[in-house]
Amino acid sequence: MMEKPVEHSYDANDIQVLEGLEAVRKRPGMYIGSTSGRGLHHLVWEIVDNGIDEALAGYANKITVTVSEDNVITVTDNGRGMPIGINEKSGKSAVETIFTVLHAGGKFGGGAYKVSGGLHGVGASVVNALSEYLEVYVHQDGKLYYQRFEHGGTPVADIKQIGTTTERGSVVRFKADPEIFTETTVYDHNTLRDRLQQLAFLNKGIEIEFNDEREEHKASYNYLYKGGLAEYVKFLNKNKVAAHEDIIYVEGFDEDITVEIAMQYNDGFAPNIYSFCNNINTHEGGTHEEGFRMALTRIINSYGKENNFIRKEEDTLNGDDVREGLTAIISVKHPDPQYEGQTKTKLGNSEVRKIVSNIFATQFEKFLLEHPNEAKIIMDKCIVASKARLAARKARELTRRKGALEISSLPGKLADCACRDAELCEIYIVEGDSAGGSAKLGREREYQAIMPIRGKILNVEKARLHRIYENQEIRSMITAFGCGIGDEFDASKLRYHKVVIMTDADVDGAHIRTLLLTFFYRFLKGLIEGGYVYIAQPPLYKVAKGKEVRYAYSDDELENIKNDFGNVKLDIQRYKGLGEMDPEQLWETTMDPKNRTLLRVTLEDAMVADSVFEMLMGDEVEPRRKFITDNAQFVRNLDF
Ligand code: TTJ
Repeated sequence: MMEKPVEHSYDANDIQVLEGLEAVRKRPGMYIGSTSGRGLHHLVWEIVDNGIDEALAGYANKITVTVSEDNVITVTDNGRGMPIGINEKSGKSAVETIFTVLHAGGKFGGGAYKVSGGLHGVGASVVNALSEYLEVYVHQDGKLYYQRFEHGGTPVADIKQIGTTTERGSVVRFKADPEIFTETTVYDHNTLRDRLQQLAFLNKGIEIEFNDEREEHKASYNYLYKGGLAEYVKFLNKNKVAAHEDIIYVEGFDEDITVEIAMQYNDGFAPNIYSFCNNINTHEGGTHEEGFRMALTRIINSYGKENNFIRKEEDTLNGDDVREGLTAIISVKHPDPQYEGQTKTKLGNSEVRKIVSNIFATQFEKFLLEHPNEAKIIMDKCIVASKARLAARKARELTRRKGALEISSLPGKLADCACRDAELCEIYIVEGDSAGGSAKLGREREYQAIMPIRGKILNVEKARLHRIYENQEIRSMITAFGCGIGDEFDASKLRYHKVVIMTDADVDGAHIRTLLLTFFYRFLKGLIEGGYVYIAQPPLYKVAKGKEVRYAYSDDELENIKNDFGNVKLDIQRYKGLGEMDPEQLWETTMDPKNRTLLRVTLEDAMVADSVFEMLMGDEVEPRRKFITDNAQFVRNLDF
């Protein structure tokens, strides 16, 4: 193969570097998790994190991210500009080192901690290795410098001055290599936007601009939150009714660890507690969350006892009571975080527990003393929660006793499969009895079970715990799954390793799907976390040319099929519901593992999903209507 001539002479050092980048290209998954859409987005986060580090170090206050036509990404900061000086030993510029030497990133920092190089941080060189091309501009001391890399990180020339500038900062532009990202090189507008907004919430005072220049997504956003997490909590609670006006906000610094916490109670029941370390969502919690929970329970009880809200020892509130309807965000920044847990999203540093607990306890206690009205609202709410907990326990005992009587009796509506190996078994939750009927006839009964559900299941968000256990559809699902619920959830007892939601491809279908996901999210979180929940994709159209029949799952696909068939008269049927398909068609298009596409639901961004649920369940009608009209996005989003 002919290579473009470069102004470079290679020495042993260069060859080693290229071998390093070649290793990244050989096994990209080892560095960015996967080469799916998720891995693709990782490239952006890696570069953005470097800009955030410069801002956290106090040298920049603005980051911009632009996605251009052809999915080219440009990230800029207004910091000092990456160092351009030549390293005596390697003879290379610092910029070239940053982009060509694996794990070189960390050596160029000046701040106390770096978010890059954290959980996902792999270094800018990995992005370079996986790019068709990557360009760097450095604005420094009135001069503009430039360097370009091609074909997975090979420098086209040394960095050189190409002009003058009045700006300051670093610019990185790259195009992901389609040879690596074979699945997709298209960035998801909402995924980029939501994470950038989140980064702005998590790093108060840093302005983050997002521009999508692509024709079909054209939009610009500017995020700057001076109030940090307090504004984040406000944002998360915007579709809820707050129990008190003032958001409780706590900040502190101890032993090089920065702690920021904001919280507010709302009139809902489920707690929404999110924690972060170095801007990474610690899904599995960890010591920062434990410290917060400990202090919350302790301070509410001590305040309650001192102020006569709690008069008897047996009325002491437990953790669930003080967290009911609480939206809270805990964010710590740590110079040397240790992550544990199944997905390495649990903060393990033990010193953090006490530090968070002390900082939060002191300032929360002060808040309660200084805000007696808020304190009373919070105390009353926790006490009501405690009473409801006792009532719910009774209801739960009732459910369990009933279950024991009808031992191993599965719900009447369930058409179970023959197979007993959960790993192979699938259960389809089907909207409506008629579609349920088709699914029962069309299924492979050896390993596919069908459970029809009536129209809209109970809106779990709005109902009290004990009402949920009374709901027939929900009890049937719990019994069929066999894995218990809430604290008693046990994945090893799950009877089907695929729980497939199959609803109509219309607005009502989207609503029911969201209700089901809300229920799973709130009460069977492990089901989603374990990757057991899927969404079936029924076709939108049936296209027939004489006897030849094809199915289209999107409008784009319909156009392609029309083109394939050529300019002849076609019989096009739009499916309004699953019920319009006969059992064979339903099997062929949506249930047959050979042809079907199932979307796996993930919890990757629980917050985005939750705010969608919230919006759908809340009292505001307009956001709900708007969401439902472009609901297709939702499913795709959950997948990132
Ligand atoms: C390092 O110490 C000397 C002054 O510059 C410091 C530095 O590395 N600054 C820096 C790096 N600012 N911005 C970056 C950066 C920004 C982006 C968007 C991407 C990358 C890889 C680095």
